[in-house]
Amino acid sequence: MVMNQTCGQSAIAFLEANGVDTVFGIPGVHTLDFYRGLAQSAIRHVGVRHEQGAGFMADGYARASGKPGVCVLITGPGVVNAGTAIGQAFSDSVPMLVLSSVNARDDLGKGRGRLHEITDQQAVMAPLTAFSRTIMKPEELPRAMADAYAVFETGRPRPVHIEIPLDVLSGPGVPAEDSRGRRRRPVPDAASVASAAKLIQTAKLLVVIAGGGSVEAVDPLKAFVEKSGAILVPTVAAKGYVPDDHPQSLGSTLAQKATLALLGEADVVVAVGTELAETEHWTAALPIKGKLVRIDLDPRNMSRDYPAAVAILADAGATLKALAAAIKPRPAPDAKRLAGIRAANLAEWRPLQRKHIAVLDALRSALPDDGMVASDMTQIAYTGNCYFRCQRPRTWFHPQGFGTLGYALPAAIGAKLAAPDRAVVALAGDAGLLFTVQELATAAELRMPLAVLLWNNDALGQIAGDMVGRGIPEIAVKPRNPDFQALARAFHCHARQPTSLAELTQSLKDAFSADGPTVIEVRQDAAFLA
Ligand SMILES: Cc1ncc(C[n+]2csc(CCOP(=O)(O)OP(=O)(O)O)c2C)c(N)n1
Ligand SMILES: [Mg+2]
Repeated sequence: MVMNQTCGQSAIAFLEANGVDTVFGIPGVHTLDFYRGLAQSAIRHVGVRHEQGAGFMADGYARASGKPGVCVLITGPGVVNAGTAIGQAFSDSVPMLVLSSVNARDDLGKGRGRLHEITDQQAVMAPLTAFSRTIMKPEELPRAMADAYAVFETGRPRPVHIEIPLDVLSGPGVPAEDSRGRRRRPVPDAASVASAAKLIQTAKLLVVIAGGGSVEAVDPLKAFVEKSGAILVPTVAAKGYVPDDHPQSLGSTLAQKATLALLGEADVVVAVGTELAETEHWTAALPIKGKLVRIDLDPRNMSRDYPAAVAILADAGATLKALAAAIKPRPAPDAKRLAGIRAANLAEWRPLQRKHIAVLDALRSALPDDGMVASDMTQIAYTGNCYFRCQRPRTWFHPQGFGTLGYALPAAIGAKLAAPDRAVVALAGDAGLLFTVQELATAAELRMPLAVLLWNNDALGQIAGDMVGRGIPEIAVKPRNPDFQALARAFHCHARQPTSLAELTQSLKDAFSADGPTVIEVRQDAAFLA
């Protein structure tokens, strides 16, 4: 036991020992001992304007860097405010370490009306995390940290919540240690690899669906796709893991008819690191009729929705390498057929989506290949999920499963902090931006050259369309918006409203090297998009 530092300081020392360089949060009287530790550490603390922002920033930081994003939160409202963002990270398998206070041990569960009290904070966090743990004595901290890194390193990465009661937090601490690197992901068993290889070797039409779970397996994925002659369809999370312009890739078009028709004809489908979730295809079910090989770290994905002929509970990279080694090279897929599918997918876009595409093309031309886009729940991002081409991994971040408005801006801030030399864009709709618009203050304070591309239709466009489509009168979908140009300036940001696509491209390029954030507003009814 180290008596000369508090447990709060020890928790921060643990972060430092684990290579954490940035944490996101808002201090409060409950978390002072974490800040005692932060003040003495080399860790950068990013002060945010709402804890939901801290959670999304930690998410963007994690997606950009591959390291767990970290937030430090006060008991009760701090934790609950971040809950939405933690739920998003849970849904998208993003590693995140959530450190918080909780009421003193004697008060837990008693409902005494203490400051910030929730009767059972752990129960609130449990469904949003891989686990939520209360540190009842300082000696439990090393085990909790080790268990957190075990989740990040060996399992399906997800948020972990560690809460420290006030009396423990200010009491004596423990020596910090490096909790990383002690474990490996499971490797595939030989029999399963042999069965899968047999199916793959003799397939007539082979499709690979790669999801976010293959993020650390991008080289083995590309090698496997090439050797097996498969057609690759990445999920939205997996955009750019294999460059979208690879001749065997159809891009993330699982929501498009021609791609789904092809999938329906495949006699063998390999799904790696994906839930095959409905938010990829928006239909009742994927038309998988062939034999399915599933590779995943989560046992629940071995049979969920689509039973597998062969299910391999193992690391994606190790499994793809083993499969590639076990097969003889197969011919590349029919290029003409792929060209036909790509053309059919493009022809599917309707007039509104064609406006999105004009803007997305301008964005693509302004943004370097390693540039990152954090997108929101807006129609232009839905089009982008399918249409936007990514050539590198970790360049397109969408709040895919949970589908949370307000993600884009704070996630972009987190991504930019993780990779300051890369250009970053937040792509948000008018309603989505307002959920977390106060984080413009955080970005401006950091003098961060961030482009905030605002798609403004003065509407909850998607929902308005859904209401009309179902014969429901439009209720609460046409808000009275603020003057976004003035709003941006009030937050010490630059504000632009381009009047041509060329001006839009230039505004984006300028934003990437500006002395602070730039809000670039494109109105859906702009003349240059007509
Ligand atoms: C936190 C949250 N609340 C509500 C919704 C439901 N929702 C999905 S899209 C949408 C409209 C968003 O409007 P906007 O950001 O302007 O994008 P647009 O559809 O107009 O492009 C709403 C309300 C949601 N996804 N998340
Ligand atoms: Mg809108």
